[in-house]
Amino acid sequence: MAVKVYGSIRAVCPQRVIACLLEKEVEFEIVHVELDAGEQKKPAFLQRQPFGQVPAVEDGDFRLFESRAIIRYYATKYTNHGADLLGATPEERAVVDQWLEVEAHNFNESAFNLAFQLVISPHLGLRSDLALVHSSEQKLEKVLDVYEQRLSKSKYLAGDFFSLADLSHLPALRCLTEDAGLGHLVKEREFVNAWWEDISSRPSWKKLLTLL
Ligand SMILES: N[C@@H](CCC(=O)N[C@@H](CS)C(=O)NCC(=O)O)C(=O)O
Repeated sequence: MAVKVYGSIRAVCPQRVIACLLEKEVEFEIVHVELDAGEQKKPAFLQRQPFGQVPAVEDGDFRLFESRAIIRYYATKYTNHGADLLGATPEERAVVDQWLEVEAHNFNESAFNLAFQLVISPHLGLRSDLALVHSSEQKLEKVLDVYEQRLSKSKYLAGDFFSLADLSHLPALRCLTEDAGLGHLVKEREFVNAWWEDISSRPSWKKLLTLL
């Protein structure tokens, strides 16, 4: 039975889940949630995701929300199916987890603020908060400087293998580089740029792009 992914393919967090399912070659169907109409805040959807956000998945009788919990679940459930995204040893897995936490707690807030102010607000007809754009860009520069150091020593964030830690960055980095006009943040960092070129060339990610 195909995994049902509730969300919008245009939104960053559902894209994280879909990128993982494509890597793991797991069959899925997208059940579109109309974010602009506020469908995610309606009682029927709150049964799936009590905070009124996408994504949520339904897999037979099993339901789960929170995109990073979902990708950890599928990477574990289908360890030997598709690409291994977790690492082979407890140490490799711990380092993958470390960089997934960095994505969630160091990278995501500034990336989200920039995407919201530069892409979503104009789409909704709202004025962008330019002071927030400026401070978020400065914060993100500092995070990417750390990534540059790290990626000068290993091909991917958790080591020399592609993992959930890299995958988790794909949706927001695409949005920032392509929709928000912030490609220079990546391009001006040699190792971050090489990493981005590599991870965004993966067949699974290219397949996702065809769904947009
Ligand atoms: N921590 C949550 C965040 C979910 C989230 O922020 N989803 C956004 C789309 S990327 C959303 O539902 N936005 C609409 C809203 O908040 O009403 C996750 O990773 O699943």
